[in-house]
Amino acid sequence: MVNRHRHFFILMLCVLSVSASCQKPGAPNDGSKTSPTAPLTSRLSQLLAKGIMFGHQDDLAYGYNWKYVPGNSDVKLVTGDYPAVIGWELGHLELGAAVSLDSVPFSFMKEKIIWSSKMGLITTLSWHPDNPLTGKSAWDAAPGTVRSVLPGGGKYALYTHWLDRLSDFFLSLKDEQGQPIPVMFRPYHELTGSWFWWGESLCSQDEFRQLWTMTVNYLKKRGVNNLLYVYSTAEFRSVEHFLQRYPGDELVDLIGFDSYQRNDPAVDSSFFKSMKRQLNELCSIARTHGKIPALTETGYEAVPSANWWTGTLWPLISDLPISYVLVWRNAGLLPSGKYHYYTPYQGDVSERDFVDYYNLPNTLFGKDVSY
Ligand code: BMA
Repeated sequence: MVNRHRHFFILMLCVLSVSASCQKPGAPNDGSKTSPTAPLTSRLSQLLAKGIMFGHQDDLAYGYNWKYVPGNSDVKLVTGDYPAVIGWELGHLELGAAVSLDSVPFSFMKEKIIWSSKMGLITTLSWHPDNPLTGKSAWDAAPGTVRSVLPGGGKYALYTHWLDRLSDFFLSLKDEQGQPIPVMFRPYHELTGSWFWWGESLCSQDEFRQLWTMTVNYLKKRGVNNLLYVYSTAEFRSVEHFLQRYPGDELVDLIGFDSYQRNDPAVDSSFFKSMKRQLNELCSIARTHGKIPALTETGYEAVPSANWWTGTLWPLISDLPISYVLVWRNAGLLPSGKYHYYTPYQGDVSERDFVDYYNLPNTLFGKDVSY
C-alpha cells in the first residue's frame, strides 16, 4: 500500500498543512501550531503514511456478550489489541441525559476519552440529536426541522441550549495537565440520505450549510477549540453529489461517508463496485480540497462472511490513502431477536480472518498508534 498514490497524497497534505496558517477567519481551527487540534492533525497525517487505522464504535463500553467489564474490548478479545480509533455516540447529551441513546453513561465516555488520549488512541464522536421540532428521535424525518433551528426559527433558542450542553461536554475533555483533548466530531452525518431530520429531502442545500456553519461558529463562540470536524455523507452518486451540501473548506477538517455491506459478497458484487467508485471519488475530493479522507462507518452486520475482512474490506481500501475505517457497535442480541454486531467474537465465523486483517502490515490498531 505504501505506493505512489499514498506518497503523493501525503506530500499534498504536508503542503496544505504548511499553508494552513493562511486559513480564513471562521475556520474550525485557527490553523496555528498552538491550536489544541494541531497535534491530532499532524498525527493523522503521519499515521496516513503508516497505514489505515481500524476503528470501532462503543468498543470499550460493551461487546457481543458483555457490558462494562474494565479493560474489555471485543477487538482486544480476538486480536489482543485495542482499535486505533474509538467511536462514541453523543445522542441525548443535548437533552441533559446521563446516558447516551445507546445507554452509555456520558461520565464513562468522558473517562474513556481521557484514557484513550493518554494511550494515544484517537476518538471520534457521532451525534444523533433528537428532533428539536417534534421532540421525537433523530430518525423523525420531519420537513422544516432544520429551518426551525436556524436563527429566527421557532426552535433556535432550544437548539442553542442543546449546543450549550454539547459545548460543556467538549470543554470538559481535558488531560491530566488540564489541556484540551483534541477529538473528531462528526455531526449531521449521512446527509445524502433522508432518514434523519437533517437529511437531503428534508432541507434545502442552503439550509443544511447554514445548520453546519451555525453549529461550528456557535461551538467556537463557546470556546470549543478541540474539535476536528468530519463531513460525512451516506452513499453518494458522484463528486458533485458529495459536494452539494459541503459547507466549505474552512469549516471541515476530514471528509468521509458511511456505507454498509448488506448482501453476500460471494453472490452480489454491487457493494464492492459502488464502494470502489465512492472511495476513489472521496480520495480525489480530499486531494483537491486538502482534507483527510476516512471511511467513517462501514461493516457487515453479524459478519456472516468468513473472509469479509481480507476478502472485501481490505481490497477496497488497501491502495488508497484512507486515514481510518470505523465499523459500528457490537450490541449483540437486540430485544428484537436480531444480532447487531460488526466485529467478531471468539469462535465467530470471521474471527480468523479478522486476525489476518489485524496482522496485515498496513492495518493500524492500538499498538501501532499508541505512545
Ligand atoms: C444504529 C444502530 C442503533 C443505534 C444507532 C445510534 O445504526 O446501532 O441501534 O442506536 O445506530 O448509535
